[in-house]
Amino acid sequence: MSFSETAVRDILSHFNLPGTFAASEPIGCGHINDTLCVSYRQSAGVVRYILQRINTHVFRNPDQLMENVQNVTTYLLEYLRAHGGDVQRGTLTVFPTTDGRTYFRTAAGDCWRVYNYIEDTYTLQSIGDCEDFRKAGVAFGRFQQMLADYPSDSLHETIPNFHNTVSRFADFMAAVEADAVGRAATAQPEIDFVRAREKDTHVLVDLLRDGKLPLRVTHNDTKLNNVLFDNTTKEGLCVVDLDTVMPGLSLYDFGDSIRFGANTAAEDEPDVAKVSLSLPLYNAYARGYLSAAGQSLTPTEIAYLPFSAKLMTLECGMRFLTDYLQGDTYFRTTYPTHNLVRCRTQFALVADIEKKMSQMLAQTIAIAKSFGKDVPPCC
Ligand code: ADP
Ligand code: GN1
Ligand code: MG
Repeated sequence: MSFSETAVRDILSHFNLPGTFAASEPIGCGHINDTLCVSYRQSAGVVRYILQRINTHVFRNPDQLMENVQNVTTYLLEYLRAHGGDVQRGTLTVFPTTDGRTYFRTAAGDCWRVYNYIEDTYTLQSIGDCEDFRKAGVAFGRFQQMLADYPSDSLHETIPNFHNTVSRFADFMAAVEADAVGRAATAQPEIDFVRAREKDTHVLVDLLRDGKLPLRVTHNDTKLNNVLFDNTTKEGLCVVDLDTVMPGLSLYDFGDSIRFGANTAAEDEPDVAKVSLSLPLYNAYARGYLSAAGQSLTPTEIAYLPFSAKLMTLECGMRFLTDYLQGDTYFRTTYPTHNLVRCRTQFALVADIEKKMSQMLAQTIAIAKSFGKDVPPCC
């Protein structure tokens, strides 16, 4: 989606940003929001901001969403201040509108917000190097740690049942039944793949229901490109894309990171022969994540880390397939079978994880031991 300079200037006139508008350009590769980097000339030089259109088809209640984001970012800022962290670049900060709101709604109903642009950082769309992935693990583990005492019941559920794999499966089956755009016949092997794994979708939901896994404040969208890395130190500096920060399981965050970052192919690689789970990358991320969040994880959480990689990959593939069957109304796509290609990639990864599960578990147990944690033989 492109936006004219006149439209961008008009939206920005509703925010209290010092200086004069200089330029704007689209950035990022997210599947959900529309993100622009905008520059302002000030006497001391150019200052940049993020101007982002919230996807209100996905996030139905922008008031609640922005209340979460405002409260969480304020909390993170205080945390960084109290712990000697980087208060300028360690967290997103919301810039209010001229009338003091957290976002601006246009006459057409579009919702726009402004954040600080975190300078001197880069994002990765794929991992070349284990060390980078370990650092991503540290960043997401630390993010979870920083929010460990955040009052989770004060957070709105911005997307109900976001990682409830049982309800995701039900939505998927409803999409198969409805076959709204007549695509089910073109995806029969993929539909069968999901149906054969229905019982997996109950595992974490049941453990949570039975009080065997703790509910925490989690990010819930721990894709590699939601970490900004520092240009100089190469460390993970700031976690972005906070729309789905909600009560959840640590396993959702861990599993989703592995799904995206430990795949040897891109999320939408058409040649599934290139897809596999890299054990060295799995190991690196687990080391990073456990080094930052491990002390607070329970033995059961640790034991299910490898399974979570499989489950979150299955869930994501199921969501791509559901969207394909419903006519591509959710994820941004660039060609008609994009979501089908994405789901095939996810399912190839699930199949490879199934083959490597015992090796992943052995690695996890060894890493946990190195941090002084024992793991029960439960899965
Ligand atoms: P989406 O929900 O569409 O994934 P994100 O909030 O993740 O949107 O933003 C998309 C991309 O924009 C990120 O992957 C990152 O590259 C870049 N980005 C987002 N926020 C910032 C920021 N505050 N500073 C610098 N880059 C950012
Ligand atoms: C979306 O916004 P982005 O691109 O970081 C999606 C995630 C999926 C991911 C798949 C709010 O993430 O849940 O795992 O695409 N975000 C939302 O690439 O649905
Ligand atoms: Mg993102």
